[in-house]
Amino acid sequence: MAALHDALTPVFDEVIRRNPGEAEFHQAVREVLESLGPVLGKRPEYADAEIIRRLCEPERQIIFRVPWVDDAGRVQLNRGFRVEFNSALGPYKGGIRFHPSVYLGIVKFLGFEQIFKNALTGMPIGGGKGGSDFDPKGRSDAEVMRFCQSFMTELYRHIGEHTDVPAGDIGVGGREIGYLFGQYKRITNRYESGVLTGKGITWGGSQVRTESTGYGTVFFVKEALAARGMDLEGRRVVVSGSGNVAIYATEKAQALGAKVVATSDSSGYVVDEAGIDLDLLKEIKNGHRGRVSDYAARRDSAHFVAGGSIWDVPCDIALPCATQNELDADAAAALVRNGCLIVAEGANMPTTPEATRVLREGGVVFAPGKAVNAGGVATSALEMQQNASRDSWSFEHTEQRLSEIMSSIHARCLETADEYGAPGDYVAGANIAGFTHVADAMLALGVI
Ligand code: NDP
Ligand code: 2IT
Repeated sequence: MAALHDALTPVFDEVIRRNPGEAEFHQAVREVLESLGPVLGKRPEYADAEIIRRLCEPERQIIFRVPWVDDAGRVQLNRGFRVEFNSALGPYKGGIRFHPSVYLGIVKFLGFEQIFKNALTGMPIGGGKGGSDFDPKGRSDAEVMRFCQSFMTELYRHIGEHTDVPAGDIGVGGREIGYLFGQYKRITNRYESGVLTGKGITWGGSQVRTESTGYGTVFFVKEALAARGMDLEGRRVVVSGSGNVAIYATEKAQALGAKVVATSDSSGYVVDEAGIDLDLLKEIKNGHRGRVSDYAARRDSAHFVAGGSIWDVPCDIALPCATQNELDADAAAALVRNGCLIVAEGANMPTTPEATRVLREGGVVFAPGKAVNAGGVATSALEMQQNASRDSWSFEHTEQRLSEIMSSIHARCLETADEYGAPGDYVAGANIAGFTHVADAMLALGVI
């Protein structure tokens, strides 16, 4: 671990003491605090107003019971969360995750990161995150619907277009957002489009929101390569995960001339030296909610590796797009050994702190999730903008806006890194640029 500025050690100790057993939250806080030392020297007013301590304490945390009835008529029970972390810049904004691993520490790490990511987009959105330990795998549409309805029956009282605007994340896509929006509309008797993002195109959704996180990830990589006199043409790319972010990162990487040679899910990975057949992958994943092993079974050029590390597959560009801490120090060492140029995080915090260090020491460019995957939430903010004006934009216009946002995020990271004496360091740039933006708003709003 890198050292903390003297003034930040007690702040971090307090976070650990007040949030016991929440390892992912501690990790996310530590990563930001390690970047903030140089800021304290330049801006003593932040310390005077206890901005950092206040940022580490969520404004509100909601935990609730989610009972529902399965197809066999049995009562099932899950726990729901919404952590409303910071609203200095706008209504709380961030996704909802349905995965059996979800507990308060995961929701808080995601909500904390979301504050800085959202600030970095330059759009008027605060930070929040929610979720449940519900596992949608193997559940029927009717079970998922009943679960979503029960979840929203509590959540509705806490959200609203000017209060808190959830969206998707792991396990929550178009189907779930539909059920959640339907129940919100029914309970409140309001067609309040701006209360959720990631909606279907025919009922208030935005073009490109489905594609935006993955496309934005590749737009960021394109900028990072261009800054070094390179492009994506002919590059070998490995993308972990095979969900929303991974699929559309693969699509855009292929469109820009790269060759994506591996994909994965929680059961293992697939190598396809002919390049991933995205139509087939989409059919299996989106159409049937199948596994990557099904892909290998249907494609001669592909083979499936159960378990193992996808990062052993040699590549120029590595895009971790599955989940937190999926890329560890051994994986990073393999990437360095194989001559990887850049690791860009499509997922939230997929790279462990040790792995980040190995990559940097090995000369691999490292671009953190809060900058790289910000295109998803930025396009959510564009969806809110369209909802507020009862308008809908074309795919081309929306994609153009996304591309401009990603290039401005990239530029802000580099400018800020330069300004604070860490040229080329995307981690320092993203953390400091996001932090100063939200910190200035908090100063202006007083002690609240
Ligand atoms: P999806 O649910 O669509 O896909 C998740 C993928 O990651 C699946 O292939 C899944 O495999 C795999 N995965 C999930 N959890 C684990 C785990 N514990 N171990 C191994 N593999 C796992 O989610 P998204 O694509 O939406 O999200 C992926 C990442 O991107 C997350 O970190 C999310 O927070 C982040 N993100 C998402 C945004 C969005 O707009 N959707 C925006 C910004 C970031 P399996 O099916 O086997 O579980
Ligand atoms: O992690 C994220 O940025 C998301 N899951 C998307 C959040 C959003 O509100 O679109």
